[in-house]
Amino acid sequence: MSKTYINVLKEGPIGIIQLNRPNALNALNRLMVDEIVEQLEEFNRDDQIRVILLKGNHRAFAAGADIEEMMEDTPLTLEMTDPFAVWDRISLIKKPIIAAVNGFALGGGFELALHCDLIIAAEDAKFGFPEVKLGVMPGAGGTQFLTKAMGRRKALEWIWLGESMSAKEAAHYGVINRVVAPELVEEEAMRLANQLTKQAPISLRLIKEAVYAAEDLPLLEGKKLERKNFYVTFASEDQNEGMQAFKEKRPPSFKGV
Ligand code: CO8
Repeated sequence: MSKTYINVLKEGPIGIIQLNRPNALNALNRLMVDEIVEQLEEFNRDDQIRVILLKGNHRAFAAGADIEEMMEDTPLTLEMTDPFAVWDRISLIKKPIIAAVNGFALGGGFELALHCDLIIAAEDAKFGFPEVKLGVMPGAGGTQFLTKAMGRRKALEWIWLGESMSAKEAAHYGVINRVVAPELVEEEAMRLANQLTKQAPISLRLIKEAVYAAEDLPLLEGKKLERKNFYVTFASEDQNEGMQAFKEKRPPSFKGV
């Protein structure tokens, strides 16, 4: 399963998307973003897939939007084609998405990682928003995601200066989950993905919805949504399986129904 700018493969219940434009450090042109989003949606619909993993290659996760392509834009082409709207579809993916980051995750590349639920990065990975140096600014959610992750002051500092943060700093501020040696990034991301494939898929889905809601909803509304989702888990066979397995002192086998 190969497209123009991504490689797609399945390893059991894990759907893997590899950004594949190495000569341009995986710079994201619009076809590439369309391919990524369409493939995420395809995995989301695929009953065999429980977890999605997004990765680049050893030099770059992605070094941002394709600057050459972007240089052709005018305010009117941007307004009429609304090229960044497609990114909102990533927020509708219900399954866990893990980003495995080696090398550069800059601009749109950083935004792509931030659209993922969990981020595993190499010690020498570099995260940043250099857009300010190009006379523009983040446009696919960077200001929003980073502010929610690290707070207004640090987000402003990073985005204003356009400097790269190390994986260690990104982890310190809660922007990414785990930092490992460069050669272990994929292994660690797959290990995490495999752990998640053992969990009840309906629980994972409802937890994702509730946790994201916590960023936007007032506390009482968020608690209400959590409670509703908790009650919904009791409609699943997996709830029965999970509790029976506990009683019988054996590991559960969840089916996602
Ligand atoms: N766009 C297009 N081509 C790129 C990009 C890019 N963002 N990044 C790297 N490349 C290309 C280079 O032009 C070069 O091509 P060639 O070999 O044909 O000259 C090749 O990749 C290798 O790059 P370098 O030779 O520059 O490699 P270095 O190791 O010297 O430097 C850097 C690596 C520091 C990452 C450097 O390439 C760089 O600064 N890249 C640009 C980073 C950047 O400014 N990113 C932000 C772009 S703007 C943006 O993302 C806006 C987001 C809007 C929403 C998202 C929409 C998708």
